[in-house]
Amino acid sequence: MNSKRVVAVRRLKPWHLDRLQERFHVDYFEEPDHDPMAYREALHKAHGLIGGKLQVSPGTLDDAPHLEAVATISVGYDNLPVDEMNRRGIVLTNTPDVLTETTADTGFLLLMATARRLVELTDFVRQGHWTQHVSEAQFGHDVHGKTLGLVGMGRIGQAIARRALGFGMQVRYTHASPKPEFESRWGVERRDCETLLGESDFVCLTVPLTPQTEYLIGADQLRCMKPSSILINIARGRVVDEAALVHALKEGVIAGAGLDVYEREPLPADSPLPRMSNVVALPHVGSATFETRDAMARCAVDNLCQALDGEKPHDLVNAEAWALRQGHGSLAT
Ligand code: 8YV
Repeated sequence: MNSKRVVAVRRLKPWHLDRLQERFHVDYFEEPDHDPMAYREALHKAHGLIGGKLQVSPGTLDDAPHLEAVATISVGYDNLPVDEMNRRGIVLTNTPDVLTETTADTGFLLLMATARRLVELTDFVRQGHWTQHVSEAQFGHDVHGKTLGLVGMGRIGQAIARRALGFGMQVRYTHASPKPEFESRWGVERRDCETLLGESDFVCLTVPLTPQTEYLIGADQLRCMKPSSILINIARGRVVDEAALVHALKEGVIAGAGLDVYEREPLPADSPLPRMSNVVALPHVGSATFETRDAMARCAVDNLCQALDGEKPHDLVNAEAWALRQGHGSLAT
């Protein structure tokens, strides 16, 4: 065991903790809020921090003067102060790749469920309303032959595109830069955001939350969509103006929404979204399968071990901090 210390938070099974404990002194907190004093004390001594749903502010970093690396068990890191970590030379790693297919499954699940009204109709059967042959009141909409517009064509966007093509859909996408290889291989076409919104029967959001994508979809963008179209959000809640979305769903500006993420999570009890018949609402389970969550934790442990051993981690997010650690620059104190 080397002398470094790690604070581990949530989502780490005994076999992941064992791997860390073979190398480091580990303080594990299933829920840091249950013992904030002990958590703070452990962070004060920690060289590494690993976990899911990490709450880290610049103040947290002030309390962790020895911190060298943070390994988030997620692909998204919009909850972490990356600029501040860069300044201090604190390496950040995430868990891309291992969750791509599962998250794409979630996107497609929402697309199918919303188009065919899965939740509404299973409730209809469960509540004993199926007493005669179904009529148009229970009809949904086709998925095959329709156009899917992907906002974001990263790993997850591409995995959804492959599914959509398998279902006989046409695929359009927006992305900061064109993806010529992907276009020629799969026959998908790039559009500007407004054109994509207007052409698509399903719009699926897969962009990370950044200052550029925050509230990307508001009332004006929703009005660009067809009244028959469905919005799927598996990205982050704050990519969409939720009040504008609720209004658009109530007024028939769009036909429905399949949502895994929300502006506030867990979703506040007074949110109208889960009670709307044209909404399928999941509780942020994009990557939540046994296999994928295990692979994400394993990946984060690998990354943290590499970073604390002075090896460039496989899933390094902030090259700036890594360069500082290698002595190419001066660390903020
Ligand atoms: C995470 C996710 O599990 O990886 C992501 O970015 O959205 C989820 O899969 C969640 O953010 C908690 O860490």
